[in-house]
Amino acid sequence: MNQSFFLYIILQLYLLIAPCNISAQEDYKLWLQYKKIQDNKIASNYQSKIYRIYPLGNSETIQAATKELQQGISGLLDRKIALQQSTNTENMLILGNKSSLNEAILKNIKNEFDIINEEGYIIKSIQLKNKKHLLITGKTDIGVLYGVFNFLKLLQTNQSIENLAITDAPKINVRILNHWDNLNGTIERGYAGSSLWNWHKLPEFIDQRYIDYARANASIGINGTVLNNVNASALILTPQYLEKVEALANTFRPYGIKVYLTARFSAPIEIGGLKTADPYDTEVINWWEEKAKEIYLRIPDFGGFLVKANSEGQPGPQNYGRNHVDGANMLADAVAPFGGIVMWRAFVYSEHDVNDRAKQAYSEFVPYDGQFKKNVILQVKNGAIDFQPREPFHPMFGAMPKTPLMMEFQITQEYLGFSSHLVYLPKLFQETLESDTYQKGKGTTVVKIIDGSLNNHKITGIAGVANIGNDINWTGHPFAQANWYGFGRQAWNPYLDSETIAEDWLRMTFSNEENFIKPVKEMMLESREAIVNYMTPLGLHHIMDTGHHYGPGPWVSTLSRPEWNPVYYHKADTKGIGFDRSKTGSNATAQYAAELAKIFDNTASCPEKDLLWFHHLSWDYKLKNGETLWNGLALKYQEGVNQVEKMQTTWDQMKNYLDETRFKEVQMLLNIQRKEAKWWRDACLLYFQQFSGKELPKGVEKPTQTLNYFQSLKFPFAPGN
Ligand code: GCW
Repeated sequence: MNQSFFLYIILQLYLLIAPCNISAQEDYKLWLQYKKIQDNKIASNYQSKIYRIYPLGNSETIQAATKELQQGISGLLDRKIALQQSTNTENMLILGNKSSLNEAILKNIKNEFDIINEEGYIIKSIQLKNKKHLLITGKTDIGVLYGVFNFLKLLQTNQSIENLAITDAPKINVRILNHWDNLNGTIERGYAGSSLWNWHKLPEFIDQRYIDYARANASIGINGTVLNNVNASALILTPQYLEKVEALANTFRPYGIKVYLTARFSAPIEIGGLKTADPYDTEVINWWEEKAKEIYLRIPDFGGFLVKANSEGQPGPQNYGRNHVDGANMLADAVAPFGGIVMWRAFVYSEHDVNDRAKQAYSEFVPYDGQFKKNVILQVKNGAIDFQPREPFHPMFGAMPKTPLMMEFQITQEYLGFSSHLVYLPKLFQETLESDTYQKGKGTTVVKIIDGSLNNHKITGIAGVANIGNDINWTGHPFAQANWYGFGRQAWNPYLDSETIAEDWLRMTFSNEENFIKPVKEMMLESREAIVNYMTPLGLHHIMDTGHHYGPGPWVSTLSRPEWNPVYYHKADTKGIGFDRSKTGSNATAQYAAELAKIFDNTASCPEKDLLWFHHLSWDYKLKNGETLWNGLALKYQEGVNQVEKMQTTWDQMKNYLDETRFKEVQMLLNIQRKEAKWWRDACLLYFQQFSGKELPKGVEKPTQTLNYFQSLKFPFAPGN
């Protein structure tokens, strides 16, 4: 074989292997792609303004920030960038916290340090001896790190770096991921592979993935992580596991990420050998105090505990005739000496309570307003049932002014198509955050409750149930990365528009081409309404199949807990459909402010998107567009399918803007999404049609199968269950 032919073969082999390796890396790199900037004008403009990097200080955080700058700039500008400890040359990129800045640099700063908090940052164009430089600073090294990621975001999204004067700071203190990860490596409601935490190899083996996890979270300002499931195993609190937790805490610390753990309320019995876990029992109190000391000895900046108590069978203070205040305050006292907090979940409901499930958490917690210790914050789901494709905001947000309340969103898509459906969740999060509670008149939105501004609470927080696993793309679906990313951006600034976030993410992850961004951003923004339409339109909710929650199950009616049965929620009968939560029904509307109750109570003023959440209406009820309820419902289901098909048409035209691997991944996943949207439409309409007795209206496709077929489907190994 002659040499040139041999080289040709080698080249072909490389090209065959290289793309999938590169794309696998691209999938892995999330929004920190740092790909070479294609626009030469923009690239050369950046080149002319960034000569070298001048780090001030050498803490682990400053080292991480410097390394990120080098990695980012060398990727984006396709050139190595050196460090230099001087400003004799123009266009130095100077990074350091306030205490590291000399007088000459400080002269360039006016009041910026007064308007940022400990995690805030400043990015500013400055002059030193008539030479221009760029300064990235903050009160702390973490602030500098956040400034570095946001400076790199400017380059990644091709924004100007002329005359920069940026100051920014997080509006919420605790910005945290709840990992429902089990110690056996499975993830409850996880659809992206196994748990990242390799408990077997920790503490010695620190996977690069832990560092990349920390980088990704720091890049969006997430500063906390709860490593384990809220359906907790007490074992996490044993020395054997705390040693492993400590290793992760050490890995995350330079990136400003604190570790928290879920505390199983019965741990004093299960791993402490006590006879009780009664929060009034002195031995139990001492046990938790000792446990806290043990943890803080290992992890001085341990964040605290997240607790699911007396909910879905989890142990709690009520097992001992005590209440949530007793339980939370006992744990709060244990961690208080170390600055720790207790996040106590309000996700409670009981199979023995005949009241509307949507009312139970409010009824149980509102009477305790103001009774929790000051280092307790209640973690409340966005809606009163359970992370449905759409829920009115949880009434607790408007009803407990004396208690810090933090939001719990679900980033993993338990009720939103797992990791097969493209659903841009920051749109859902924004809808809840912007909801008006009327707590102190019009305009007292949920966001003002959770950022502490309305009731002047010191501790503020927002949690997202993580969608992360050890899949190469971290989240199972390339676009599910946008949900992790978007949650982080909204946690930092809950007033941020989800459209702005989508655009940033697209530019950083895929391309700055306008012909790509515009249509794909619209696709993302529409995807949230699409899934509501093809799963639970007009306020329907909780009609998924049992256990795994994969696919429709509106017919399910035989489960032991009535409030686990979909029929409990849609209440379809020959007269109509929907759950009457108005004053003529369960009166759940009374848990909202009077102004809102009035709006929800009245079908004429109730938003149609929440209609069947609050009302049971006749199949012939006239919707605002003149359609009967039956026709309107059927047309909504069809609209959802049409919206997915439109998403496919959009995506099919994007082939040339990104790598083939991710392009094909999304195409295949959209095929699943369309198939499953039809499945939801057909199964639900065939089932409800038994009650309405009406034909499908014009425009709605005939079902693909019979109702019996859909009811026969079983998925014993559906993921995440
Ligand atoms: O949505 C439900 C899930 C459970 C979860 C529970 C909770 C961790 O089906 O898997 O348990 O909510 O939020 O505690």
